[in-house]
Amino acid sequence: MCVQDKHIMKQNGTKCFLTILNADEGDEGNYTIQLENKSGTASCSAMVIVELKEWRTVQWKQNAMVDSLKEFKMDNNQVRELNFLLYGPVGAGKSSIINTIKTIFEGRHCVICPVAARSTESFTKMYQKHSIRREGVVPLVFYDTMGVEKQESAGVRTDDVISALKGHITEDYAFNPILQILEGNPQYRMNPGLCDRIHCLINVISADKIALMDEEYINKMKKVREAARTMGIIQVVFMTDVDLACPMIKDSLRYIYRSKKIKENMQKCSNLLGVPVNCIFPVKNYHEETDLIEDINCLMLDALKRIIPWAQEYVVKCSTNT
Ligand SMILES: Nc1nc2c(ncn2[C@@H]2O[C@H](COP(=O)(O)OP(=O)(O)OP(=O)(O)O)[C@@H](O)[C@H]2O)c(=O)[nH]1
Ligand SMILES: [Mg+2]
Repeated sequence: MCVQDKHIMKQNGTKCFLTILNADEGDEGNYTIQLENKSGTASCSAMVIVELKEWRTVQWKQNAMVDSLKEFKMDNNQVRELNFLLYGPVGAGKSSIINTIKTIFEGRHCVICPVAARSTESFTKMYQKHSIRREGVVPLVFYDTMGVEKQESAGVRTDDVISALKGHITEDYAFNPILQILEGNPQYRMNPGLCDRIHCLINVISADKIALMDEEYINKMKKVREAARTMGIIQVVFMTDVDLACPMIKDSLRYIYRSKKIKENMQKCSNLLGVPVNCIFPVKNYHEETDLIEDINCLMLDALKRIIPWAQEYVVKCSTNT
């Protein structure tokens, strides 16, 4: 329905034009024009995407960011590396994030973490540790986990993820959806030190699926978040699949913080999981590309650059407490 002083319709020969005056966020949507004459009716639709004023900035040049992370060192006698754990629904892009980060630092496509076509069953089955190398080791370690599944006795167990956060689970543990890891298991670390604990929990959610996320996933994730909160662990969200969530982003990642869709999804994600928007980072993973793309790298580097100091602060705080 045309709104007076907002929508102006014009016709030039067989072409019709709709002008939206003072377009703002609320004007985004699907617009349909319906034509009618003696011969019948016809209609045509178009999606109008509104470009917001950029509300967060990203440095779209990677060299300075890579160099500063390459030089990053841990100045702590208990913790030599920062531990990040990737956690989230099956197929959200956890393993792909690790591949993307390794690709950026190693300067060539890395497919060290096996990823699969989307499925309802987790492709990752083991608790795997991935270190980052760039002219030596960068002291950042990423732990990949099995995906959260909807059913109670499927996918990674909530109690196992909490044990992993506390540092009780050792590398290469094969997750068992029906059996919790307990003391006595050869892969259960009895007395984990600060260096074995997770310093930052990265919740991974697909931007394309937020609106359709079942309550079962959210409840499981909330329990892990609550446990992490009690331990004081830093928590962030990496929102993947931004290219699938907004056509503007598919054309260029540089529109990421101008997209209304992305902003809305970040807000939804914040409401669902209770994570503040400033701890949510939209990212795009390498998935079909064969070349290295600076914009993909920069978006991921920007997120890393912001969360590393938080994880570091957590380590400092815990070191002085122990
Ligand atoms: N378009 C697009 N596809 C992505 C992105 N990230 C991951 N994918 C694809 O999504 C699928 C699942 O990715 P994975 O990295 O295996 O997801 P996961 O969270 O590790 O999944 P599980 O191990 O099964 O729990 C793969 O086909 C990826 O190529 C992204 O940012 N954009
Ligand atoms: Mg995986």
